[in-house]
Amino acid sequence: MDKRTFLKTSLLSTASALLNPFAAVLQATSLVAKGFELPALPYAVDALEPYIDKQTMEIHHSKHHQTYINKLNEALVAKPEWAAFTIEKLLATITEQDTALRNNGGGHYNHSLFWTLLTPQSKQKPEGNLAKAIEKQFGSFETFKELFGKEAAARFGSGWVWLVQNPDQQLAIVSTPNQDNPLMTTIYKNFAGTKPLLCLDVWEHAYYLKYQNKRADYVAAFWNIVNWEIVEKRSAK
Ligand code: MN3
Repeated sequence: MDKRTFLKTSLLSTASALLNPFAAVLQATSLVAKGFELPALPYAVDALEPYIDKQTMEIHHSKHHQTYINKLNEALVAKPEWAAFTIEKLLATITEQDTALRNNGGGHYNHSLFWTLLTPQSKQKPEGNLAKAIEKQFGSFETFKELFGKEAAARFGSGWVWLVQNPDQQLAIVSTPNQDNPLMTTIYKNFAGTKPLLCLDVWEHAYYLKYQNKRADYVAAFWNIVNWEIVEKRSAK
């Protein structure tokens, strides 16, 4: 190889090395297949008016939730061995070191669940076994709502409030910071076997356009749009 050919070859391989990381990312992305995708809302974007306004719903679903999904898929490129996991399995597997997967995987799961727990045709209160379990645990449905609201008010900054069913079938109200949730059982050992039945997003992006700083008003509005049929089904599973 003369000097000129060597130089040319060397330049070409430098160029190809520069291109290679990009090729590797593309390949890894295709391993994730299509990745996680934004689920459609099970109602029209303005269906929860006046309790959740159309603009909040639009931004919350198509921008916030979509961004969690995009960043989740990006973070999974570095973990091709987890790419085929369900979101539930992924959340149970991650550790405190997996910050991007924790924040964005949690964001995807929490919002996907939250949308299904809302409906414009709420029956306003649970029935059957769930109603009995709530009365047994909290004294009455009214007291349950009050305690849930207190937990929402006490969650400093951003996070979620949950009604969960413990492995012993007891109900409890808990809250988690940021996009954490009870499925993250490697991070939160005390959540092992805990099933989320109902959740409420108390990030300001969930209510600020309509309710500004009045989180309690947003929580009060929430009780008008809870899909209790879904919560009942989740508790019966
Ligand atoms: Mn949110």
